[in-house]
Amino acid sequence: MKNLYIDDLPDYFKQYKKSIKNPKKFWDKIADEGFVWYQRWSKVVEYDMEKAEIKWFKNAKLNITKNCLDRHLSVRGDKTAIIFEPNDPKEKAQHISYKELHERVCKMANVLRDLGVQKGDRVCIYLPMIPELAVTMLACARLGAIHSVIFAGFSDTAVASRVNDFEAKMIICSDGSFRGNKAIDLKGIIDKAVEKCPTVEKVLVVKRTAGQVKMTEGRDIWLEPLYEKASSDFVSVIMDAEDPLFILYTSGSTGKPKGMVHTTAGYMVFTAYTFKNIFNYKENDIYWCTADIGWITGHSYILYGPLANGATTVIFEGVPTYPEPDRFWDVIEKHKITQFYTAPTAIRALAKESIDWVEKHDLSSLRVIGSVGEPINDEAWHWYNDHVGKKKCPIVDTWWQTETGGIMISPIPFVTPTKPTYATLPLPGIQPVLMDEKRNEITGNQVDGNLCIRFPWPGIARTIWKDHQRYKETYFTAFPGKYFTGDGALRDEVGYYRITGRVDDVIIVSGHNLGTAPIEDSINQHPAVAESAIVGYPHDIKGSALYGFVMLKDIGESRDKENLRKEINQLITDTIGPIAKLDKIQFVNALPKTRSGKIMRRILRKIAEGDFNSFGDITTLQNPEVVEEIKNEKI
Ligand code: 6R9
Repeated sequence: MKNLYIDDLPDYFKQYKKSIKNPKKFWDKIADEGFVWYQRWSKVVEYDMEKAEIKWFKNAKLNITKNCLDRHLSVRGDKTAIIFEPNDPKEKAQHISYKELHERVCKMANVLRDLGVQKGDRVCIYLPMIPELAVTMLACARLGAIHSVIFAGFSDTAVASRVNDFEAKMIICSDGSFRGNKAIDLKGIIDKAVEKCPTVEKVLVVKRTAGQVKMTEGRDIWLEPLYEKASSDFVSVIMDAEDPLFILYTSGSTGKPKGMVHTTAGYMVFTAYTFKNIFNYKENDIYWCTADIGWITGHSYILYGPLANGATTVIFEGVPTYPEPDRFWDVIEKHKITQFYTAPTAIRALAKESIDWVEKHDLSSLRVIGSVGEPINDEAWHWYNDHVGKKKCPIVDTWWQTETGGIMISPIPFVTPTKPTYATLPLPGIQPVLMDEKRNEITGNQVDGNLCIRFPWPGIARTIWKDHQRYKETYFTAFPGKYFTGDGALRDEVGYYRITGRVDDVIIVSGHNLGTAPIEDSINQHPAVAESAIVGYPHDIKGSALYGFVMLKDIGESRDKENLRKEINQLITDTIGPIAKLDKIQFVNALPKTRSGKIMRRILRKIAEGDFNSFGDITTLQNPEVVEEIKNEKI
């Protein structure tokens, strides 16, 4: 991308004002200067916030892989696009140039096409953090198939429910994955999932661990032999600006996960623009985001944003504590990382280790360090600033969501003065507003409220797969005419935003969004369980941990409670994944309910936090006596 930098604070305010006064002109210029198109748009944006219908760059034609790969070949073909840092530091890192990545993607696209994948088909990708994950995503994009990456840690049930929702034709998985000193049998999980997925015709298997796997004839295919003989020519398919690029699931406060649909042009423009400015990206930088590509952060800021800028991006297969708790610092030193982007939960975990682990490494290559996924607490912010950034690297505390596609509120390094725990100011083109419960806009500073966004931006998800009604209800109904984020925020005296957390029933555990409803559904499947309620409580490392109040059908003292706890957590692991396991389980005789039958989570939250004195008004409960009971119950 050409010169789309924000230079200094006055320039930020100037550009911000321009972007609000005339968003069409603002985004038109960015799209025009920064990308290659087969055909220009006829209209920059068309939207109806009541109907929740949003289109950007109408009628434009493009292929995102031409922007992420082909156009770089003549100027930086030999430059490294991806550094692959394996789980085991003794395994050699791979440097994949733009030329090589282009070739790999073309070959992969040919393999997929030969197996029957066509434009508009849905492909499920269930891979660990290996280069093939990036290659298969880009191959889908090149041929116009819609990828849906499912984090390779989800259980077979979680995979099956998503795959059935978007009706995948193919699943791409690996034999297994390495994580720390463990090898995980991913193919085994897919075997179980596919039994429940009637639309899946083929399972394409990438070799990684060389573990034992069972291949089902006619359905399962090893990638390698097909890939070896595939042609490295593949003309990218012409996509419409609003053709879906991918579906990515995120937890909702109720019911099943939401398949957020991101489309091609707007997503590309938004991730590329935000990447460049928020990471102060320069041509020779080596950028590393530690997220898994299975989450939106990986899609936007490991893959598409960096590659659209021709950057070098790291794919790290391992975990922060393997083989020792200095792996992150070791990788920074080894590859001379210039921008490092991670999550508060990782920072808190590493801050608990001896400071020597950080200090024995040379981190002087770092220029910008970032945080994402949940509010970063004061202590973690300072530790990150003092020991990793050495007080010279601005911390970009980036607030955004799966639904927003890219970063919305964040400091711009060397432009916006940072303030601990504050995401600070909106990016140009982004108009945050705070709303009160009566749906009135809260103006002025030193206020707090529900965080909404006033005008659409190019990266916003366009719908929930096959459920536009739910999309409209979830995001555009609570505050008509505005996008509701589900977060609360405060605005300080100078207009800086601080995100205070979710205002709905989503709990963020180690940066992962977990809806309470699916976890409760899973617990309730246990034959001994009558009903359950999950709340979050503060946890040193995870930010929030899960506390379950479980009502048994028969609370007989004779039951082995410890065993029940294990069984409940096993059930959660099987249906959702180990991320959603409960840290604490309390068995109760009843749950506090309002007269309309809603569980009063506010009270359970207080109990989970150990605060027994400020329950507020409990007179609206139909069974106020249970509060006393639950309080006195021992875990
Ligand atoms: C990118 C991502 C979205 C939710 C979001 C908010 C929380 C993310 C944050 C943050 C405070 C930050 N969140 N970044 N809260 N400060 N810098 O995380 O997407 O997984 O969809 O989560 O995460 O609550 O609404 P996603």
